[in-house]
Amino acid sequence: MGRAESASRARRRLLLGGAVGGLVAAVAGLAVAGLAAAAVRPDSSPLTAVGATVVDRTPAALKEWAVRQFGTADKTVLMLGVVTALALVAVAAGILAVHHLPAGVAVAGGFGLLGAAAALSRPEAAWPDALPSLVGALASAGTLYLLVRALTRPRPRFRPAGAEPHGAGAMDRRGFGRLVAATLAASAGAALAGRRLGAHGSAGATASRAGFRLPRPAVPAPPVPTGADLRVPGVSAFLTPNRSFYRVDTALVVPRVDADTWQLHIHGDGVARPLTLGLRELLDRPLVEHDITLTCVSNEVGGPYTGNARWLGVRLADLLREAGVRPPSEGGPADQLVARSVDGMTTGTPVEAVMDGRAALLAVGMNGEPLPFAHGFPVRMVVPGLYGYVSACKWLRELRLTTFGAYDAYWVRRSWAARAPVKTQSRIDTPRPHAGLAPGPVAVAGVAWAQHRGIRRVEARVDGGPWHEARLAAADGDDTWRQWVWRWDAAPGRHTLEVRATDRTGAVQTGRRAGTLPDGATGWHAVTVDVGPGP
Ligand SMILES: Nc1nc2c(c(=O)[nH]1)N[C@H]1C(S)=C(S)[C@@H](COP(=O)(O)O)O[C@H]1N2
Ligand SMILES: [Mo]
Repeated sequence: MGRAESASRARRRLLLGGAVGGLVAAVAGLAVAGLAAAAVRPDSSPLTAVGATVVDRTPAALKEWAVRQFGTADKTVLMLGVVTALALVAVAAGILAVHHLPAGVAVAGGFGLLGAAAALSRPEAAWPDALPSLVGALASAGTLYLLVRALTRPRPRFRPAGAEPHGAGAMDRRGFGRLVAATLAASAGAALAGRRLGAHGSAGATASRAGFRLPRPAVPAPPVPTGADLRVPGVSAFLTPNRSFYRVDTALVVPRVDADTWQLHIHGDGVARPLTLGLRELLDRPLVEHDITLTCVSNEVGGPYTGNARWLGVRLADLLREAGVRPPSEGGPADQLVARSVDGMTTGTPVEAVMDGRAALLAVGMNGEPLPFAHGFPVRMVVPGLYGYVSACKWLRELRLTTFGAYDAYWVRRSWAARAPVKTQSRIDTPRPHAGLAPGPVAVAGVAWAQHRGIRRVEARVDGGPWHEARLAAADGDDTWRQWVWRWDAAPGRHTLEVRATDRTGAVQTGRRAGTLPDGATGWHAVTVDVGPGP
């Protein structure tokens, strides 16, 4: 082997070693940071903090695009992106360290500072949130230093006899490999410990939910009318099971709140008697049960972000009255109720809507169960007729009375409308888009919603022809969606089915297409199917 050839091979090996060292140092840093985060706060870990900061700063249009492309997997895709970026920087830092050790180590450590900055920029941040990233940065920089030094300057006992004391030719592969393996093992240990500690940290919350018996409602909801569910195959169940209920929120780590220590503060403009309540005290009040369909403003025409549940909770209006709040129509100074969650998300709801007699609830129960953690345990808001981002704050912690003029809530700061009543919408659940059908009778069916106004009529049509009135399922009040079905005599060929609803004010769902920004999509849901030539 020629001398030049062997030198270039050694050089390649050195660079590869640097890259591996960079990655391993990043893994070590993350593991140590994760362990620290488990002790401080789960979402203070650098990856989560950076991811959450990206979520917070993503422009509305990009967020809508991501939700459209990836649906509920948008968070996974985001985290994959963050991890990929980190891996690239880690490799670069490792290669740099081979050439200039202090510079590489500085990059590895400096990247950890970014995590700390991200953690501190979160809405509810306190200085301990920076700790995991700082500790992780130290671990990562230290690991990289040790690994690259071992790579470039092997200690005498690692050095094969006769090798030069410095330079690429002196690299001891086995020694380096052992060091990498030991670092990875230690990282795995730290990650495992972090996981244990995390589970221990949320054990109180888990136990408090497991031990939480839902109180009986003073005002139970009437049974769902038998005819509310048409049982047409392929149509959304009238009540959406909790496990399949859509989830939309900014939380990368689902907050697990301990119900035993949970508190709610009610204060602000025109609050004569500010209240601080624990869960027991909240539940001393009479509970009502009510069926409400919740819809996300990000739901496109025909989209999946809507679900119907039986909620159990305290009437928000009663609680506000207790605190001395008057709605604007009675001269109260506050027109906006800002709800804040434990993770700093805010929603702004018109006080008038909350106090106009509708079933605006501080909910603790969802379909006969305590709220699942993902849906806001222990207490969330639900207000019939308003999109979730202006009404349905999960993991509720604070209610503050203010004005729309004085305060913009989370999504309003990101160019969504401050006031957002749910728009009348209808959806074809069956047949599915591009379904292949046999000619003859076909059940075209789905759901329609116009929360708090109610659905009066649903019509369907084929290929832009005349509208046909669909059969409506029994109504379960005006705050829930309504199933519908229209029997179509399908002829062979490709056909487009469309649907539109009319609410109980008489307003017909507009066919004008609009995107979800700034206050909800409009247009008619259309589904194209292929009807075969028949037997
Ligand atoms: N704390 C908190 N509450 C939140 C959100 C959030 O991001 N954080 N998202 C809101 C939005 S946009 C919607 S549509 C509903 C969704 O409620 P779900 O996830 O229980 O379906 O929750 C609302 N409440
Ligand atoms: Mo939403």
